[in-house]
Amino acid sequence: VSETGFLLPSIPSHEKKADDVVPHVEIPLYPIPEFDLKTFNECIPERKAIFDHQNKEIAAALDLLSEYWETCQQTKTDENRALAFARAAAAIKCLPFKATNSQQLKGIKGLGNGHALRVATQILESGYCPEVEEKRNDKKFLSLQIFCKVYGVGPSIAEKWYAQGLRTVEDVKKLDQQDIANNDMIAHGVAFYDDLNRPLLRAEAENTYKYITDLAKLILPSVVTSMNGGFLRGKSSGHDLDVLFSYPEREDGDYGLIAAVLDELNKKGLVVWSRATHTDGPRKVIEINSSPLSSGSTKEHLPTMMIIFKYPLDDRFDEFERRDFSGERNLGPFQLANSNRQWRAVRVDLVGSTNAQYPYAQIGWTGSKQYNRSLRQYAKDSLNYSLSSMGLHDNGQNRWIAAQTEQDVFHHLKLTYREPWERNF
Ligand code: DCT
Ligand code: MG
Repeated sequence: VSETGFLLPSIPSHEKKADDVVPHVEIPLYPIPEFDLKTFNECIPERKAIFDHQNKEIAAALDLLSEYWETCQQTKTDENRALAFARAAAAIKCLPFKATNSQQLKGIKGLGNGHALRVATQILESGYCPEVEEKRNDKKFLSLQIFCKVYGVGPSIAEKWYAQGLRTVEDVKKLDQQDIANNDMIAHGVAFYDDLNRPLLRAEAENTYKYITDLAKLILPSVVTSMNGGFLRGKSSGHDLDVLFSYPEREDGDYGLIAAVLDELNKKGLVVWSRATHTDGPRKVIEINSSPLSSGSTKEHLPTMMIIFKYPLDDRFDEFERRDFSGERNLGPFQLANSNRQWRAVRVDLVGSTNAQYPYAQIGWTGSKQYNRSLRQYAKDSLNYSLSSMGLHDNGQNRWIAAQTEQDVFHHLKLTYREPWERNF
């Protein structure tokens, strides 16, 4: 590579003769002339990653290593490895051209010049990386991966089950139900394993979104809602539906709306299981009333109703919602899953935000997870700001920064606005 970023053609030495005149042809290093590595490295959240990016094989290899270390994590070092591979995969997803030459992978911030670069180079040059294949087929990893797909199970429970000798989901289903009965989230995760691991299609998500938000509008006509998560980023299927609600703060601190929506769904018998996060009682979900402009905390505590929801097998809610589900009410998760039901279980998150939090909540709940990480890291390192789904805090001046729209948030962060489908890091 020449110093100006061009590839110099190499001529096999046996073809070189003393009197050969070597033609001076310079081949650009990058297939798109406007690509500038320095600019690409300057600010990570300025990068764009669309879902259909051009280097899927490399990104998939790095994502697999990230998943391996996240799933099999024993130590803080393993967790850091998972994060480093996720960062490397994100950098690859942002490359605006299809890499064809390993020189093009050098010097990319996020990919680094160590382990991840070696993996990327192997995939690029031979389409094969022995380490990736070895990990992909690692027996323990395969078991832990299955266990982590149980709703409510993370690496530590997966490791515990593995240590008990469990290997497959059938083994987990055979667990003495007492073993998992004390955690009703996991009990439902096991009972509805097949339903919850079937991808939720966009049409099904949109159908559910419309049903739930129509219900919310009957309760509070002024509510603003959005379907966030992977679907907003352009994915055609996902593992759940993420619905964000925005409504004014209420004087009494009982923000209520997502609890009221859940109540309605419960009355109709459409809820298999639910859990309110950050609650101290069934209807008292904390701190929605603490505006990001008045609270000193940047902790994530938007109230969230995590739901396992009954989705009609024929995709039609009109008749379905009028059915009598009272016979299902007292069944345990395994009885319910094995009953003759006309629905499939799908995961839905209802997230509440005040109008002031909404633009920040939208960014946080749009993701991707890695995009959020890079945005928050950049805000901290470059601006001494703390960014969360609650708001943006200027730590230097100790003040919250208000925003009306997502565009405002990007402006406050001194970043070019990126559309949700450009945030697929
Ligand atoms: N999120 C985050 N940090 C996490 C988990 C989630 O910032 N640890 C954000 C990013 C996306 C959003 O919340 C919704 O999360 P998921 O539903 O888990 O992700 P998704 O991108 O919607 O993916 P999927 O299609 O699998 O639902
Ligand atoms: Mg989602």
